[in-house]
This record gives sequence, C-alpha cells and structure tokens, in this order.
Amino acid sequence: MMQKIPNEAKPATRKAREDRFQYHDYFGVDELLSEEHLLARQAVRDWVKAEVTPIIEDYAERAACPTHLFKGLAEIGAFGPSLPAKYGCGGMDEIAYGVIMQELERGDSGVRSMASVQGSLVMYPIYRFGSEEQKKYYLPKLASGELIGCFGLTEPDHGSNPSGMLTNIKDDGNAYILNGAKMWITNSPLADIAVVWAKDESGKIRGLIVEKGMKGFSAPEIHGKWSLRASITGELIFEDVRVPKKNLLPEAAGLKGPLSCLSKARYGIAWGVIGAALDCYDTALRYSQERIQFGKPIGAFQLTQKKLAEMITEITKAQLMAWRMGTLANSGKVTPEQISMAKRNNVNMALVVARESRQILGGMGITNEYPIMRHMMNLETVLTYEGTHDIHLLITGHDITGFNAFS
Ligand code: TGC
Ligand code: FAD
Repeated sequence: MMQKIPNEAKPATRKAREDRFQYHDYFGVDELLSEEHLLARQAVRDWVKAEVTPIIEDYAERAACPTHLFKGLAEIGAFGPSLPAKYGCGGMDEIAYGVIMQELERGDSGVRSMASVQGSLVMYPIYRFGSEEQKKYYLPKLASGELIGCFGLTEPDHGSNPSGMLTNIKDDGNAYILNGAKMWITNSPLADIAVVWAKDESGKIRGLIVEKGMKGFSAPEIHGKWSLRASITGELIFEDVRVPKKNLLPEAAGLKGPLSCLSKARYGIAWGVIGAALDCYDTALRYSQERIQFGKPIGAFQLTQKKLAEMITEITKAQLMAWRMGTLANSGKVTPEQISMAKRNNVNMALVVARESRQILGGMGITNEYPIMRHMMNLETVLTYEGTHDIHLLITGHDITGFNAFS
C-alpha cells in the first residue's frame, strides 16, 4: 500500500493568478537600506512572483501545504538568513532577515511561517542554546532544507501562559523520558525534528531536540483551519519518549529560553506583515483606478481615497518602525518589549488594511481572483500566534508602568 503523506502537495490545477504587484515606498525608506538588503529583497521578490503567486490560491483553497517550496526557500537563503555563514546560514544582518520575511509574506503568511519556524524557532534555539556538536550537525542540514523542523511550546491548556506547561522530562540514565502534548504546532506533521520545551524534575523549562521516529512520538495534523490554509499545523504527542541526553540544548534553562526564540520570530513577523498589507493595498489601489461606477473610477470618490490614504499612511509608519527596530537589532540594542510593540502594531495594521482593501473590491474582494481575503484570513492567525494582540499590549503596559498585569 502506498504510504499516505499528510496534507500531500499536489500540482496546481486552477488557472494561475496574474501577479501585478508593485512595491510602495511613500517615504523613501529604501534609501535607508543597503545594497545587500535590496539584492536580498529582489531575489525573494522574484522567487515569490515565480513560485508562490501562481500556486498559492489553489493550495489555500485545498488546505494543502506546498511542501515543494521548502527546497526553494532554502535556495533563496530564507532559513536563518542572519545566522552565521560558518554553519551554512546566510550571515546577513537583521534588516536583511526582515526584508526577506516581508517579501515572503507578500506571497502568503503561511509561506513566511515555513521560513520563520525553520529559521527563528528551530535553527535559532540550536544556534543560541545548542552544543557545538549540535550546531555543526543540525544547522547546515536545516539551512539547506535537508531537515525540516518545528517548535513545540504551546499546549492544549497553556497557550498565552507557557510557564504553566505540563510536558515534562525525567532523568533515566543516558536519556530523558518525555511525556506530554503540544498543540497548534506549525509544520509538526511533516517535521523531521521538533525543538520541544518541557519541565525537568526541578520544574525548570528545558529544550530538547526530538526526532521523528522516536518510539512514543507522534504528530497528528489539525484540520479545519479557515486561516493559514496553505500551512500545515499539528500536535506533538509524547508517550514515554526516550530522548538521548545528547539531544538536550545545554544552554537553555528557564522560560527565557523559548521566549528569546519568540523575540526573534516576532521580529520577523513585524516585518513580514508589511508585505501582506502592501499586497492588499496595491491590489485595492489598482482596482480603484480601474473599476468604474457612477461614470467614474471608484478611486475618484472621496470615501475610497480616505481608505487608500489611511492605508498608505499606516503602512509607511509600519515600514519606519520596522526599519528602526532593525537598526536597533543590528546594534544589539532592541528590547523584547520593543519587538512586542512592533509585532502588535504591524499585524493589526495589516489586518485593518486587508479589511479596508476588501471593501474597495466590493464583491470581488471575497473571491480568490484576488489575494485579499486569503491575506485577511491568514492575518487572523498572525494576530494570535507568537503572542496574542492583547498579550503584547500587556507586555507594553508592564514595560511602561512597571506593573505586571499577568501575575
Ligand atoms: P516572565 O516572568 O515575564 O519572563 C520569564 C523570563 O523570560 C524573560 N523574557 C524574555 N526574554 C527574551 N525574550 C522575550 N520576549 C521575553 N519575555 C520575557 C524575562 O525577562 C524573564 O527572565 P528572567 O531572567 O527574569 O527569568 O514570564 P511570564 O510567565 O510572566 O510570561 C510572560 C508572557 C505572558 C509575556 C509570556 O509568557 C508570553 O510571551 N506569552 C505568549 C506566548 C507566546 O507567544 N507563545 C507563542 C508560541 S510559538 C508560536 O506561536 C509560533 S507560530 C509560528 C509560525 O508559524 O510563524
Ligand atoms: P489563550 O491563551 O487561551 O487565549 C485566549 C484569549 O484570551 C486571547 O484573546 C488572549 O489574548 C486572552 N488572554 C489570555 N491571557 C490573558 C490575560 N492575562 N489578559 C487578557 N487576556 C488574556 N505554538 C507553538 O508553540 N508553535 C507553533 O509552531 C505554533 N504555531 C501556530 C500556528 C497556528 C495556525 C496557530 C493558530 C497557533 C500556533 N501556535 C503555535 C500557538 C499560538 O502561539 C497560540 O495559539 C497563542 O499563543 C495563544 O494561545 P491560545 O490559542 O491557547 O489562546
């Protein structure tokens, strides 16, 4: 019998959508970017146009993951672009990482997720908390897409509050015995390895590299998502899984470990969603210039202009915030709280832009002839994962008042 691959990739069957995307840079933010940033961005932009736009509506409609894109993502350097070249990674700076995420999310948030999880949530923890042996073994394989990884923090009963996690390890000679369950894990059904966070016998949170095929480990797919439909999501179930001690990330102890990885991924999201917003804005702007009602283009009506003018204003503010966050990250000065503010602001901005753009397209806005409804549905997840909209507000609240609303 043929082995069933979860969410198997199939070739696109529908007519490919024409990609007329034009970039918008109202405040000349590009002048703040280096030649390297612009080259990296252009390469990813070209790849998205050639490989993502023609197939993405079809995959989203079928709720199938375009797994064949992993290889291309590796080839364009989307996995760990700002991690060191000596481990087979990009060796670029944090702004290059940001602009790459922006171009990927212009294509689809799910495609950006494929890269974010691999680079920021699997490669980064191994780089930051792993032994030299782990780095040398795993990082080149992950950068080249030979191995695909996932990140297990969230549990069925512990989402916003990961410190309450129940997943645990017990010392058993040369191995740990891992028990528990993780929920909502991007890429888990197809991942070769999972970076899993679990409490040890003293209650300290530790990170482990769990490999596919380990006895007692399974990763069933979660079905029925109306958002991130072209991204595969699943659970991680551990029933007395024997994980060799050499798979423990030696330098991570405490919640700070996984939360540092989240900072890296949230940073990428704060840049990424600008891409989704630009795709929606660009589509709506062109439509407003071409669609005639009452004898003139709808873009000539003041109410349409108000929507478009507000959209480009908010996109511009997000571009500037992302750039400044990038310069702070490059000099090692960005704080997790600044990243939280940028993630929250920019995701919400993109969602508002998507909703306003959808209105400008009228009935056509709800179809998959245009990318807007797909972006809008995707952004509902992006508003929630990597810390919800309200959790990030409370992080800012804590930072500015000194009072922690969580405890
Ligand atoms: P709290 O006491 O505040 O913090 C514990 C320790 O961690 C430090 N810390 C951070 N360090 C680095 N980066 C951050 N973002 C950090 N946030 C906190 C903190 O300084 C402290 O250090 P120390 O030395 O004092 O021990 O912890 P808390 O239990 O009160 O929790 C705070 C809270 C609620 C903000 C945090 O738990 C949180 O961020 N919750 C949201 C959970 C979340 O974002 N989950 C995301 C799961 S992964 C995911 O969604 C992937 S989607 C992938 C995709 O497809 O793209
Ligand atoms: P809850 O924590 O139950 O929150 C529900 C609501 O309560 C939210 O509105 C929240 O803001 C609010 N709330 C909670 N606490 C407070 C409070 N103190 N004050 C005010 N309001 C509060 N996780 C991973 O570990 N790895 C992954 O790869 C991953 N991928 C994901 C992919 C998808 C498609 C989705 C949907 C999620 C993914 N997640 C992943 C999980 C994601 O990070 C969680 O969904 C998120 O952190 C929220 O947790 P929750 O869904 O349990 O919601």
